[in-house]
Amino acid sequence: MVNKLEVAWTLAIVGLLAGVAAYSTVLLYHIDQLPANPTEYVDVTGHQWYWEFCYPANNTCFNSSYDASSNSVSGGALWAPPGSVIQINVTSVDVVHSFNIPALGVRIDAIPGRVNDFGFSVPNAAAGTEYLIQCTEFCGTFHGTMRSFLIVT
Ligand SMILES: [Cu+2]
Repeated sequence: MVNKLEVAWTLAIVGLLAGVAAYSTVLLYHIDQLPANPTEYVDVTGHQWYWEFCYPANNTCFNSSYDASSNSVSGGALWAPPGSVIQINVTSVDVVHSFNIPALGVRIDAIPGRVNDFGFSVPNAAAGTEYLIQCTEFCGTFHGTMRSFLIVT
């Protein structure tokens, strides 16, 4: 014989899980949405083993070269004003890479022959603040040094 209490706690848990599922679904679609009016667009291209950043508004591209001994980059970086909204269009010219800014929760795959779009907000940080960019898909010998920085301008 089924106790009324058992029915009640079963229904309560079913309701709780349905709520979590509905909330997660809405959140997943929200994360996938691109910003309506991004401050800037940046084309990000993965190479073995560096990131290339192109700024279509200025028609310029930079190869970001990382130096492990000084933990710094030369040649270029991902520059963005504080508080801005950035849309990155990410691809690769050779193997699969993954563009990751751990501190900002940004992570999107860089896949040859395909462009993955992602929008995110840059924190209202002081000019010169750097956020590490790291390739997070094993892509060969120098994968570990395939780094760059998002630099607040
Ligand atoms: Cu890589």
